[in-house]
Amino acid sequence: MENKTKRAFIIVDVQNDGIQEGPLTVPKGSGVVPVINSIRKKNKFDLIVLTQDWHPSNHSSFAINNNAELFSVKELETGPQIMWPVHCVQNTEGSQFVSDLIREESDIIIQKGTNPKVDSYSAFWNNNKSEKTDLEDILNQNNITDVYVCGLAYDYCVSFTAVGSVECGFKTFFIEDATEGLEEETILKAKEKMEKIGVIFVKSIDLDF
Ligand code: VGL
Ligand code: ZN
Repeated sequence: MENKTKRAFIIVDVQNDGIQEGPLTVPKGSGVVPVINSIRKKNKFDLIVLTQDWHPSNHSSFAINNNAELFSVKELETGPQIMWPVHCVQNTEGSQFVSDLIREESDIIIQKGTNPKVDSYSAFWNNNKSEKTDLEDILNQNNITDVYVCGLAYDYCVSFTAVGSVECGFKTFFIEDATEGLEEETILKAKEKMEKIGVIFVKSIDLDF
């Protein structure tokens, strides 16, 4: 039986709306781009995946669509939901990948958050686990064993994607210096949760493959 290590690199939501001047600005968000680019140049992955937050304009996670206060939590029919500013609307400039991010023809793109009724922080499935993306199947079809995650934002889409990866059975690495988050408190909580389930925290300079 073959049990060769095969690695996937999952770059989460490095899109214009998440960096400076965007509506959902991650402090220091643009700083992840050169780190991610240097990882791509230095390390050999078997598969590279870019995730893209890709909301319709009527998305239920937007405060304005619920007459709700920004960043409050609203009980929707699909569960509790943070009320975000409008961001990453399909086909807008804000939803495009940051232009400096290196991309290749062979990169797999996984779009998420497309169902207006329910948000999707994880790139594997949406927040109430009612729908899956193709990501798990694509990783399995490529015999991926190890998943490396990074991107924006630490406390939401990156950590949820790392948790999803562990739950799907992949050995999961979180590249800390290639990730930035929204808030200290939620970052710490996300880190605790990931540590508890066995996510391995690494720095980009320590990746030696
Ligand atoms: C994100 C909140 C809402 C993220 C996306 O990319 O982390 N956070 N939509
Ligand atoms: Zn979103």
